[in-house]
Amino acid sequence: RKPTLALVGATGAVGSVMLELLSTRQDVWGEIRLIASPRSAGKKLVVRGEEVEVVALSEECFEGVDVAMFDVPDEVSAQWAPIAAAKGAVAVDNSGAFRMDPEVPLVVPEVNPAAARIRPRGIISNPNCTTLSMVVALGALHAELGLSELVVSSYQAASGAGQPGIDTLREQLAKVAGSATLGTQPGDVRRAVGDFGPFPAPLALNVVPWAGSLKDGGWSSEELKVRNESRKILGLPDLKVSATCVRVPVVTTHSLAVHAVFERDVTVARAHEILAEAPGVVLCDDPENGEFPTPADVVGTDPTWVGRVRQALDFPNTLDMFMCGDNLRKGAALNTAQIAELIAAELTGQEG
Ligand code: 2RA
Repeated sequence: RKPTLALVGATGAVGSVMLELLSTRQDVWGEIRLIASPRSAGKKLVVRGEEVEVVALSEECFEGVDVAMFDVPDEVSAQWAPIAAAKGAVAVDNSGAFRMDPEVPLVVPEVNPAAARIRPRGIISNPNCTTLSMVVALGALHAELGLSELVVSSYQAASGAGQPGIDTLREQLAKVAGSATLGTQPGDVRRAVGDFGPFPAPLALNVVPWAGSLKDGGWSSEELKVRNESRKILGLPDLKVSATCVRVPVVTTHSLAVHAVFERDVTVARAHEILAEAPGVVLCDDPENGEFPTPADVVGTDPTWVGRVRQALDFPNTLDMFMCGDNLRKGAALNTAQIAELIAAELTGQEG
């Protein structure tokens, strides 16, 4: 029997990418049940070429479900993932509710697939999209070179804040398009766009050094997620990490400038070899010919793209790199789908 899959949060920005992935990846699923808030119940969505009616979230939804994916806000996951697990499903959760729970593995199939097997709460967490946009490449480098310090700056897309983030950016871009003067006086863009949506400042014609909520010491929750989740996924609880997270006027695909210090000697040539061979990574590093990853080229693709690999001039054993990953695909839906497929293989004895 092929396992039954439930997708909770089928109608959101990540949910729509998930429907596309479920329709295009190797089909390991029997029934696929689409679940959302009562507001979206009754909607018909297409998955695997067939219309499926969305049902409202309830305990009964999880009857007979083997794997339940959650792409919903933290508080919804916190309440419902344990209910799905109690009904016998393995819950694969893309919220922040369980990521740092020591009894919940935080899994990236290319980096720590074995962690998915040890899940005392019946829940597996999917990392934050910013962490996911770099950790596959970092994991490959770490396995060979031993990562010891990490300093990153992110350039995060509007869709990290969901559909409202995308809508806000597009509305703001429409308002500023065509002006020959906006962006030349303090506050002119702020006044022109009016509504900031989920962001604390205008995103069109701007960059905003903020994502998430305020935490102790002036850190944003997003910056702490990058630190804590990288440590957990890489199995390096004492890894030195410092992150600055910035929102940029890009629709989808997060980028990161990464400064990574290693225990062993590194050369750009060796890093190129490792990255070129790493599953899930594309090396795109030919600055002479203007080739490096940019969000506009990476969006809609699965891998983590790495370019601008340089040996830091003043820091030994240190690489500076630029990485891009589609935050809705590998950053969210794809990694969740890959984890769910690991569980499907485990349940059906088809492990590779
Ligand atoms: C963001 N990483 O980009 C967050 C969403 N999970 O806002």
